[in-house]
Amino acid sequence: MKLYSYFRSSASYRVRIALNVKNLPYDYVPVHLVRDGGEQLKPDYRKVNLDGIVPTFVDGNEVMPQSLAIIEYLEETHPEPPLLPGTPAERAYIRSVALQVACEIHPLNNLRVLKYLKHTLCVDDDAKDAWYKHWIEAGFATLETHLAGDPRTGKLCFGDTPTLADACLIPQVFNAQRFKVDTAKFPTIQRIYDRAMQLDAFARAAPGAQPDAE
Ligand SMILES: N[C@@H](CCC(=O)N[C@@H](CS)C(=O)NCC(=O)O)C(=O)O
Repeated sequence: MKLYSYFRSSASYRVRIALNVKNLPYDYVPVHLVRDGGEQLKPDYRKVNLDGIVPTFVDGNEVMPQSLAIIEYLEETHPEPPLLPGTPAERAYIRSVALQVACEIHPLNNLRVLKYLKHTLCVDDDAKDAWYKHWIEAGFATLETHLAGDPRTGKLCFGDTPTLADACLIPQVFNAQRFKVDTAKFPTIQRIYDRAMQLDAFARAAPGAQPDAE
C-alpha cells in the first residue's frame, strides 16, 4: 500500500490516522504542495489524481482519491479495530461529525481556495487570514455545541476509542493552530485533541513525524 501525502495536509493526515489505528504499514510518497508551484499540479501527479490534490491511496492496482472514500475502503477491507463502530444511527452520528469538518470547514480553507483569494481576487493577507479564521471559528462553534451536548462524546468524539470523527477533527485542529486560531475557545474540541495526541496512532500520523516534515 502506498500513500501520496504532504506532511501538513489535513486530508492526508486523516488517512495516516486511519492507517495507524488499523496498524497497516504503507509506503509514504511525498508530494510537496508549495515547492516549485506545487508538485500536486504537475502532469505526473495528475495521472494519479485528476484534481491535483492529496491524498491519493494505492492498494495493488487500485488508485483512490478522496480521504473519506479511502478511509471507508480501509474500514471495509480491514474492519478491526473499527473506525465506524456501533449501530447504523451511531455510525450516522460519527459520519456527521466527520462531515462537519470535511464538508463545512475544510474545503473553504484549502490551499487552492486561499491562493485564488489572494492571487486572482487580489485579497490582501489580512483579509485572507480573516476568511480562514471566520470559517474555522464558525465550524468549530457548531461542533463544540454538538460535542459538548451529546452524551455519546467521551474522551474522544464518540466514546473513548478513535473513530472516523476523530480522524477528521484532529487534523483540522492542528491546521487551525498553525493559522493562530485560539482553539482553547472550544474546550471540548481542545480536550479531545489533547487526548488524541496522547495516542500512538495519532502521534505517528502528526505532520512533524512525517518523512517530509520541514
Ligand atoms: N476532499 C478531499 C480534499 C483534499 C484536499 O483538499 N487536499 C489538499 C491538502 S489538505 C490539497 O491537496 N491541496 C492542494 C491545493 O489546494 O493545491 C479529500 O478529502 O481528500
